[in-house]
This record gives sequence, structure tokens and C-alpha cells, in this order.
Amino acid sequence: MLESLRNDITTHREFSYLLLRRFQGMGRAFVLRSDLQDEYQALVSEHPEPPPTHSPLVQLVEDVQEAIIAAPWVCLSVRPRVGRWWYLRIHADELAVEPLTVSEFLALKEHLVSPRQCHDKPLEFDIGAFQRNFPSMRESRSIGRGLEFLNRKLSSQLFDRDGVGLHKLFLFLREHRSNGQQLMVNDRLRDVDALRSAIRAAEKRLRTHSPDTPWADVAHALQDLGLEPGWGKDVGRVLESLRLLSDLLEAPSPETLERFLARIPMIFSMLILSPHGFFGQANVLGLPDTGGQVVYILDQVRALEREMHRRLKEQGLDIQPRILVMTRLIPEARGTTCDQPEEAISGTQNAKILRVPFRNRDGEVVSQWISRFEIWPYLERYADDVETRVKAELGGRPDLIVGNYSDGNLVATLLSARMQVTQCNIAHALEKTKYLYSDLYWKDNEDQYHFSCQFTADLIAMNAADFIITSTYQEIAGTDHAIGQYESYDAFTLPDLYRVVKGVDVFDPRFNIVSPGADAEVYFSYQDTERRIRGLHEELEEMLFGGPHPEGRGVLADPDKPVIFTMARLDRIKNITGLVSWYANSPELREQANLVVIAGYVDGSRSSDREEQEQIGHMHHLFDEHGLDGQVRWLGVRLDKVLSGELYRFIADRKGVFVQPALFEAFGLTVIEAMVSGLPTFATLYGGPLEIIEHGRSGYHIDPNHGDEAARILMAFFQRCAEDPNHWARISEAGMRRVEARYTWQRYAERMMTLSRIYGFWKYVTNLERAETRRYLEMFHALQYRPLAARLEG
Ligand code: UDP
Ligand code: LCN
Repeated sequence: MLESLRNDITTHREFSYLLLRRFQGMGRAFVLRSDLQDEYQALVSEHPEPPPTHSPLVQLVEDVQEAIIAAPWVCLSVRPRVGRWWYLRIHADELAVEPLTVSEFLALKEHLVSPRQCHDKPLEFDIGAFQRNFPSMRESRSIGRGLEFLNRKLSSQLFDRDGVGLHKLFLFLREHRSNGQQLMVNDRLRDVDALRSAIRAAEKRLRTHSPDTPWADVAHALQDLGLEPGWGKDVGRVLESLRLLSDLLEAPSPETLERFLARIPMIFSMLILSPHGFFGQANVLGLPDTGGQVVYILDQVRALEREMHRRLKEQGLDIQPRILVMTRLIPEARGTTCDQPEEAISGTQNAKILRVPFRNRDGEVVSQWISRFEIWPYLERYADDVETRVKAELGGRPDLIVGNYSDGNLVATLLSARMQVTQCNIAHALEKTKYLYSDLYWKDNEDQYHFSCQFTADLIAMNAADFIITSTYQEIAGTDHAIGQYESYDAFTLPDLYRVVKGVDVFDPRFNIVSPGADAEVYFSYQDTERRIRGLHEELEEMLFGGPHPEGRGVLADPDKPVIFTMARLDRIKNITGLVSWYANSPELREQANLVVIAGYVDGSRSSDREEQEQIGHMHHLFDEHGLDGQVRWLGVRLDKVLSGELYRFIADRKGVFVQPALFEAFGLTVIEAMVSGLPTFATLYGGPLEIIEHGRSGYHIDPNHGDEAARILMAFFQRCAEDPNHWARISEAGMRRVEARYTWQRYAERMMTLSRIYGFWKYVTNLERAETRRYLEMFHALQYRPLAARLEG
């Protein structure tokens, strides 16, 4: 690779020289891919003999992610394919090409940002050193399909020559208990041979029974053979399970392994951690730090409880599954239920929200809301208190711990290690890629965002997790040209703090893509007339088209125009003010449609969040500057789900559209809610919506950095709808089909239950080999995270 690049540079000496000069001439120390591309294109258009498109030099320019200009060298990070990186430098005068290690590349960055940094090598975090014995995938297309890979790996390991693999499976079967009752296999059976004999004998005894004979009728006979409850609710199901196991013992295959493990009653109770924000079931959405994560978890709990019930019933167990969602108790609850220690989750039989307060260093309860960027000092004490509470509630430990967001994942790490429970992480959104150079210039942001704590917590938690669920592929590994959110932790540096040469491996089979859904009870097609809630229409009519709203600004002068609708928390990243300004600056769009915005508060004094306050100020400024009050309706309201579901449909009735203009959106629940309601949706191409929407078919991608273009796309859509009355319906229909086919909670729950079992088994068979990683992460936690978090507490 390097040699052919050198030859190509020699062949195209003048072009290479001019290109490097251009890079240097930009006058910046760090140059991003898009700017490098622009310079390259400009040179190609001027140069009489640019290199051919397939030459190594052109390929390099195509693959470069970032350049560091450190005269006389131009240093490059190159991503030839998803998840794979290499580094090099080129001498701008002599055109010499030299490889760089990741450490050398990061050191150059550090030096440019912090020239006075001492010359001693900083602490390097390198998880790669611990992963040599663990299987890793190779192909980019396999990323996020860890389960399939692991099934193959595990089934081949089960069939090792000395029989250790099968013995581990046998021991694993004896592990399962519920409320002290032994399940699956009792200690009459001592080894795999005994198990084989028991299966044969059981099959013989069961053959004489009809398949629907209940387990209870054959329980005694099977218990004598060493088999306990858990094999199935009736003889038919028990026989199927026995045959699956018998096949597995004979010649393990990935499919049999997955099908067999899916039947093992392993998960009876689950702890879901979501500490930050206002976690509740009413009046919370849209409050700072309170959005999709809350919706996701509550919908997830309902779907999981249903699935757990179904599986336990199939296995013949009359056990009530327990799901606890643990969040923070906030005494100053601002009219929410967040000051209540316990709350039953509606739509479930037994699931509840438990709330445990944060305590300060002196052990006193912290009463006010704390931004998600400032919770770090409280989490260890919180984990202690949560452990006590959970053990009291469940009478023991849970069977699975699920962390949410950086804080929940860190607490999950602490608790899973202590209680020896399988750990699943869900990031929802990793902040690192949301803010340009959030790592390199971390010190500049430290006052407001404390990324040093957050990224350290992320590194620890993502490497401790047994499995990680992501909503999309791009969340892990990006696209051909854009870096994934997890991938951004592969190598980075926090100058003067530490350097990460291998932070996470996106090829690790712990990653699994399991996309969430939209609650089908609430978000459904506008055409589903039977389920429509017409009783809300008067309220919606008044809310959107009525006179001045007590919590709003703007009264729509021409209510007959279609509505461009948006709804989000009023964070800077959500870019709601961006959308308002595109609209404001496009007279044609203003002519064609009204804009309805549901976000934040109209009265800035009601907000306690710095970013939100800034955005509120900016919104008012835009209204004043562009005279928007007759065309934009801004509502600072928090809608309950039923009302927001009907609102999407109400706007669809009037041939409106939904816009999600975020600078970056990790997934975007509003996008699937709007689509499944039938609203043609225009959403950012940075993040999840890129995968959710097929541009021009089931919606449209818009680039939030090119507002004029986004406004044009919207205008073109309205124009086309005016010319072709079927156009709106085509996009609407395709959006609904897309969500129904790919984003449902039912599919999510099935998958999650399978993952918990396979990774639980995987954890069991690899337990000893994990000890080194665990100790390394514990050390990093004690020596890096803890002092950083303590500093924040003052
Ligand atoms: N939401 C709401 N009212 C608001 C803002 C948001 O009901 O004022 C809901 C919205 O319907 C969606 C969730 O909150 O279910 C936001 O999730 P999304 O993934 O779009 O964004 P997040 O807030 O998690 O970044
Ligand atoms: C957080 C976000 O920022 C959204 O993009 C997601 O949809 C939401 O969490 C649920 O995972």
C-alpha cells in the first residue's frame, strides 16, 4: 500500500506537491475530510493532468478523514473502509511518505493543541492488549451482527475434542433456579453422558403421551431422570427441547444453539438503569435531558414484559417476571412524579419505576435537577444505594442489568461486576460525535460539558458490557465516509489527560443492532379511521390554529396552508432554530406552508437549562427579526403521548409534513412516529435518519448545514404535490411501510430476549478470561474517572 502510494506520488509529483501546498495553505492545523475534498476537487479542475481516478493517490484522498498540518509534514488519518484505520505523513517539499503509529499521530495532535505539554509519554488507554484471545469479526458488513457470529463461534467451541465445551454447557444447565427451585437439570445428573442417557429415557417415556399433556402430569417421571421444570409447558414442547439439546450434543450448529438457548428460562428479573433527567410517565417529555430515552425505555419495558411472560409460559413456568426501572428521585420535581420513590408502569402487570436520590459527599440528598453533564460525582454513591434497594426489592440479584446512556451504563458496570450479572448497554446518544473536536479541545468545553468525565465513563462501560444494543449500523460504524459514534472511541486524545490508542473495537461481537419501534397503540396511520381519537380534534384545532396560546407565540394567519411540523427538546443540537431560520429566509416556503414548532418554553424564565435558555432567546430573536408571528406557531407545551399521536395524524389529514432538522440525531424516535402516522418526513442525514429513511422514497434527507438546500427540498415537495396530487400519498405510504417493516417493539423484544440468553451463556463460558479486562477497567476507573468526577464536585 505504502509502496504503491510512494510510486504514484513520484509519478504525479507536481500534482502531489500542489495538493499538499493547498492543504498547508488553508492555514489550519486540523483539516477535516470535506475541506480536503474541496481542495482536491479545486485542484483537479485546474490541473492539466490530474492522476487517474483509481490511482493510489486519489484513493488516499478519498479515504482520508483528517489532516494535521505540522510543517513541513502533512499527517493523515486514513479510513480505507469502515472501522479500519491507518496513519501516515508526507513531506510537503520532498514528498517522502512515512507510516505513523496511532500513538505518533495522536501525539502530533496533542502537541499542536498544547505545545507546552511535558514530553513524557502520557497515559495510554489500550483495550486491544486484552482482546487477543477474544474472537473478533473481520468484515464491515458483519458489524452489529455479533449474535450470529458468536453463535457460530460458540457452537464450534462446544464441539472441541476433549469435551470441555459440552461439559460447560452441561454445567450451565444446572445453574438455573427460580425462587430456590432448581430448573432444567438437577444434581442426579453428573456429566454429559448421564444427560444423554436421561434425554433418551425421557423421550421414550414421553412418546406414549399426547403432545398436549401438561408438564405437571409428567413432572414426576422426568424429575426421577434428573430433569426439572423449564423444558416446556407440555409434552410436545418438552420433546422439542430435548431433541434440540440432543442435536446440540451430537453435532452443534449455530441455529440449534440459538434455538435451544432461546428456550432456557434464564431471565426472570431485569434491572434497567436510567439515572439522569426527569423519568416519569406524564408531563416530562421535552423537559431538559428528557426525551426519547424515556419513551424508549417505557415502551421497551412493556414489550419485554410481554415477551418474558410468553417465553416463561411456553416453558411451563408460572413465574411473574419482574422489571425494575431505576432512576433518580428528584425532590424538587417541578410538577412531575419524580419525587415519588415508586411508580407502577402503566400497561404492564408488574413493572415499576423505582427512584433513588443522589447524595452529596456528606451523604445529604440532592434536591434539585442536575444536568446530565454534571451528574458524574454522584454515580458511585448512587450505585451503592441502588444495589441495596434492588436487593431488597427482588430478594436477590436481577438476571440482567441494562444500562442507558453514559451514566446508566457506568452504574450498570459497577453493579454488574459486583452482582455478577450479565450487562447490556444502550447508548441512545454518545455525545462525542455531536460536538466537533469535543475530545481534542475538551478543556475549552470542560466548564459546561465535562466531557473528560463522560468519555472516561464511556470507555469503561463500553468495554465492560457483555453486549451492546444499538439502534442503527451507523451508530457503531458510520457510513463509507462518516465515522460511527462508537468508532469515534477507537483512537482519540484528551491532551494533557490521556491518550486512547484502542478505545473500542467496532468489530467486537458484543455489538448488535436492535432498532426500537414506535408504540403501535399510540402511533398509527392517519387512515386508520376506526382508531382515530376524534374527541381530541377540537383541542388540536385550537392548539394549532386558534388565537394566542398561553404557552405559545404566533397565530397562523392562513390556517388553510399545509403545516410543516417539528417537535423536539430545545437543545442546540436539535437545531429547531435552524429550521425556523431556513423557513424565515425562504419567502417561497413561507408562502406555501405554515410552520408549527413544539419545543421548550416560550417564557425563558421557566427554563433552568443553559442551552435551552439560549435557544429560547434565539427563537424570539428570529420571530422579531423576520416577522414570523403570522406564519409560525411556537408552542412551549409538553404533550402526552395520546395527544401527540393524534397531532401527527391531524397534520397528516391536512397534507402536512414533519421535519427533523438536527445537526446530529442518534436515532430519532419522532422520525418513526411521524412516518408511521403517515406524515412525509424530512430528516437530518447526520445519524439514524440516514438509515431510517430512503431518500426520495420513504421520506427525504436534509443537510442541516445547508439550510437553503433543505428549504428547496421542502419547496420542491410542496410544488410537486400541487402538480401531482398522488405524490404526497406515495411518500406517506412508503414511510408507513418502512416503519412497519423495520421498527417494531415486538421484534425488538424477541431479539433482546435471545441476546440476553446467548450472551449470558457466553459470559458463563468465558468468565475466567475476562478477569484481566475487568481489573484493567477497574484501575482506569479508580485512577482516572474518580478524581475527575471528584473535581467536578468541588
Ligand atoms: N416528545 C414529546 N414532546 C416534546 C418533545 C419530545 O412528546 O416536546 C417525544 C417525542 O414524541 C419522542 C421523544 O419525546 O417520542 C423524543 O425522542 P427522539 O428520539 O426524537 O429525541 P431525543 O429527545 O431522545 O433526543
Ligand atoms: C436519544 C436520542 O438522542 C435519540 O436520537 C434517540 O432516538 C433516543 O435517545 C432513543 O434511543
